[in-house]
Order: sequence, then structure tokens, then C-alpha cells
Amino acid sequence: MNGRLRIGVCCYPTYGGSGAVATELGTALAERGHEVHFISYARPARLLEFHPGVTFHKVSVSSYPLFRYPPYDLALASLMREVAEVRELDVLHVHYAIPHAVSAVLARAMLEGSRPAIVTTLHGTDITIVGADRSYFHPTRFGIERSDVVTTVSSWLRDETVRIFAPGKEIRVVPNFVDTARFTPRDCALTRDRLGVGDEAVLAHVSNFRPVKRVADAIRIFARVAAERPARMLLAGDGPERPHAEELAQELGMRDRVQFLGEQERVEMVLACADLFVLPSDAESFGLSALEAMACGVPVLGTRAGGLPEVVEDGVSGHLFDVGDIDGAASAALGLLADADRREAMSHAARERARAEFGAQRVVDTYEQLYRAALAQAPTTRAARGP
Ligand code: GMT
Repeated sequence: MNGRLRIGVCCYPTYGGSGAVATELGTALAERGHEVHFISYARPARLLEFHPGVTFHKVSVSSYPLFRYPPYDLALASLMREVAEVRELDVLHVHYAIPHAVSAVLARAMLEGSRPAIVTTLHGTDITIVGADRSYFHPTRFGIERSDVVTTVSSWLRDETVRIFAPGKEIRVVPNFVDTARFTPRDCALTRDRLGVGDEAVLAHVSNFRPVKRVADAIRIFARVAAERPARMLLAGDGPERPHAEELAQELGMRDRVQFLGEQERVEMVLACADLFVLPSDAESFGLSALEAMACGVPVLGTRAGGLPEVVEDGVSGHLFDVGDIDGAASAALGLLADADRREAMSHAARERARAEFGAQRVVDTYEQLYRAALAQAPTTRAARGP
């Protein structure tokens, strides 16, 4: 089975990292000649351009007066079943366990066949927060056990998955990747000019503004830096902590130096303007935004937590600090901003690491091999046709 594969991809369509990785992977697979079908409740945010090999299937959830909670998981399973049958999918690759893995298992069970093979990629909070929640623990474990192949985006997340769920199967680590042609150092004079940034140092942060991201720490680190030298902070993204972060910037007298840009389609333009990227999270299973910053030649100031140390090499492509160590992070930032040669060397090392260790080709090859291995294991019976 070396030819063209028909692949279903299910992900959250938002700006989050799992949706970004799923979309980049799906489009890369389509560019290799595979037929790719995205299945989600909205067109994925990163699926900007037309790709001849890509089709989007939208889940719509019918309502009924009895439903207090319209069952998205069932509507998703139903559409997965239909796409798998009509498009004869070989593989269904789901990103984020809940509810995607469970819906995929249900879809295949409804088809009463052994296809499509189910590949589940765990991304982080689906295991550490959502999966560990009592209400979702067993469905998450069920989704893992019934998938043919399960991958995590870092070794740290694999170890957490084993610790929390003790799965009876091997969990493969396949790191995330970055498109180094899109995320690349670029002349940002025009963007800086439009943002009203002069020759101040620029710190950037990109996230979904959830509590785990500790955006308040990013603002406090910035305030310490801005007390010592002219500086600006650019924050891209949106989420529940944004109002608090805006209030904090105001309280600290930083409102005119901290710019909240909201969700950005071309986040690489923001990253390319930055001198440092700040990611002070409680835990990141991987930290895709940090990798994208590195690919743009921006050193990362991030926490020594979760899988982030697998991405950022402390003292080489950035600086790692303990969660909550605002003084330590600020002094590392000031040290780096004061030493242009060291910053330049780190910028170069960050870009090189992103290119050499996290380029698309190797990761896309690995997923392709995993798909073929999953198909080779499964009996060849095609999905049974419905009545
Ligand atoms: O932060 C989230 O809950 C969102 C989640 C997602 O679905 O995008 O992010 C996780 O997956 C990303 C892609 O693999 C990783 O880069 C992020 O580190 C991870 N977030 C956390 O572990 C907090």
C-alpha cells in the first residue's frame, strides 16, 4: 500500500496549536498527492488557501427542544462515518482526544468494518487537564485504547499519558513541526512602523490566553524590563484571561507600551518584529508558538516545564526559568537585550534548531509511515456499506 492515501483529519478549528499542526500536516499531505478531508465544526483557522487535494466537511449539530446539550460528539461521529464511507477513507487522524478519538471509534463501529485506521495525536491539555478530569477520564482512555496508533507531541506528554492512563499500548512520540518558509526571519521595518514601534526592544507573546499560559507573568516580566530600558510588548491571541491581562497592564502603568493585537492570521509578521518571545506557562506539552518564534529567529524566554525544554535549549536557543520566577526571567531578558552579539548568536541558533530538528519533511514522513503501518496491521475489509 504505497500509493495515494485517503485521509480524514479531525481537529479543533481554532487558532490553538493542535488545530495549527493538524492543518499544516493535512495540507502537507495533500501537497504530497494524498486526498485529505478535514472534518470539524468550522473551517480550520490555518486553512487559508485553496488546495486541490483538500476538502472541508462541516459538522452541523441539529437541535431539538429536549436537548439541553446538543450532542456534538454524535453529529461528528455521524459525519466521520459518512465521509469514511463515501470517500473510502484509509485513515482517520484525530487531533486532541476529547471528543475526537471517541467519535472516530464510534464512526468506525457504525461502519462495522476495520477501516479507516484510527490515528490519535494527543496534544497536551486533552491528557493533563481534560483527560484527568473525572468526567472525561474513561472516555479518554477508551479513545486511546481503541485507536490503532497513538502519538504524543513530546516525550514529556508520553510519560504523562502513561502515568495517568497506563495504556496497554505503545505511545509514539512525534514532535510538532514548523513551516520554516512561512516562519522565517524577515525585514519588519514596515510592520514596526505601522505598529508605532521605534527602536525599542520588542517582547512578544502568542497564546489562547487560558490560565495555563500565565499571561499575567508575561506582563509582569515585561514591566520589569520596561522599567530598565525602552521596550514594547506585542500580544497576539485571545481568550478568557485577556481582560485581566489588559487590566494588569493598566495597573502597572504599561497600557501604552503593551499592545493587545487579538487573533492574527499572519502571526509570523508579529513574531518577526520581536527581539524575544515570552512563554511563562505552567506547563506546555510542546509549545508550538515557541517553535514558530524560534523559526523566525526569535530566542524564547520560557518555563522549565512540561515539554518546553525539549524544544528550547536553555542558554542556546533561549532561556528557561522556573514557573513564576518573574525576577529571574526579567533579568535574563535584560541581560540578553543588553548584549547584541549574544542575542544574535541565540537568534541564529534558534532558527537553526527549528530548521534542523523540527522541519516539516521528517515529521510528515513519520506520520505517513505510521498510517501505512496502521493499515498493514488492520485486515483489509473495507467499511460495510449502510442500507
Ligand atoms: O493550550 C491548549 O489547551 C491548546 C492545545 C491545543 O489544542 O492547541 O495546545 C496544546 O497543543 C499544542 C500543539 O501540540 C502544544 O504546542 C501546546 O503546548 C499544548 N498546550 C498545552 O500543553 C498547554
